[in-house]
Amino acid sequence: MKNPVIENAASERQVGLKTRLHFSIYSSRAGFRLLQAQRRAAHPFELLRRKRAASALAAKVVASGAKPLRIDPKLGYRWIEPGELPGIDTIVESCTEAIGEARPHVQRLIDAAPGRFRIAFDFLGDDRVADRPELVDSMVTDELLDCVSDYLGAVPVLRRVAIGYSPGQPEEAHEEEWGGSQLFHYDGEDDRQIKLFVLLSDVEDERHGPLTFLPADVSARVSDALGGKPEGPAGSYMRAGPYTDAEVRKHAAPEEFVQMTGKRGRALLLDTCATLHQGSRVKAGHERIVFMGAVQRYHLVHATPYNWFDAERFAAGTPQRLALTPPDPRSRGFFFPDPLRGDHATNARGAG
Ligand SMILES: O=C(O)CCC(=O)C(=O)O
Repeated sequence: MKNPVIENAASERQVGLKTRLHFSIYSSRAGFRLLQAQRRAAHPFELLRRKRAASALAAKVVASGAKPLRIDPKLGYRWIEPGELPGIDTIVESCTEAIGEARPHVQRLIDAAPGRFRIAFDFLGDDRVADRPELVDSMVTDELLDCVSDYLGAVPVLRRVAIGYSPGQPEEAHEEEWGGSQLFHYDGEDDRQIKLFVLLSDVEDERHGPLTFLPADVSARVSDALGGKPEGPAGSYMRAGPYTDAEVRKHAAPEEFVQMTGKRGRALLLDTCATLHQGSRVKAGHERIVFMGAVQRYHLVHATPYNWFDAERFAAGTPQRLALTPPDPRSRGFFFPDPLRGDHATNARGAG
């Protein structure tokens, strides 16, 4: 599918032969399934261990008397009502302090972020997450891990904990200037993953660039109508897209779009691999701040940069320890050094 947005994005990227080869396999349905099977076959015992741990965790949550949280795969999302999941208030409180620390740096970060990376960037990095272990704890509660393990089929890995800051876009910005995650896309790490989003600033309407998405079944219908999931730019974190608004709106009714508006503290679990989504189209003079935690399969198909977390705070064999142990551990600060220390390369990686 020819799309000027895709072509521009692709030509901006200088990627090597190996990456192009990977993407040419990964962007076809059959190739993607092949990569999934190959990833699973590479770690059979780990997969078994994580499946068993997921069953034990489910039994533990039921025994505790809590009502297990479940995400309907047809929808690919679930709102979290106040009090439904422990840790949301802690996230808001801790992130409010972290935002206070970041405030004096915001203009410098905006000025330093090149071109399209002005869309959104992270306030935390590995060091600031390590200083706030409560953020990680809130992402690996028994209740949340049980919910995501059920959805992904085994105890998953927490890969990202971020505070995404989206500044107002320049006055002249309109659809032709939108790029990356401001356009409808699927995330590309796998065919399923879950992100927890918690609003850290009130998001009232279009002025605040709300996260906007189509439920998973509607997304599938729309991308089928558009000729299957199109190939995202080689080397991109997107498996498919970006699609223009006009393309998406041709096949989805206005009432099918879901928007994450609401007051600070509103929380959402969203499968960003199965739902077409966009956000951060923030109008000039406004801003949007969102907490984002990303949980993915251990055997994911396409790894993107991830945080370092201190797994050893949890005992060996616990689901929490498993959730903080990726297949390919990197040292602290490898992908995400402290963004407030003026390391501009970090800002360029964005918040997603
Ligand atoms: O709300 C946004 O800025 C979009 C976020 C996004 O695309 C993602 O986290 O995958």
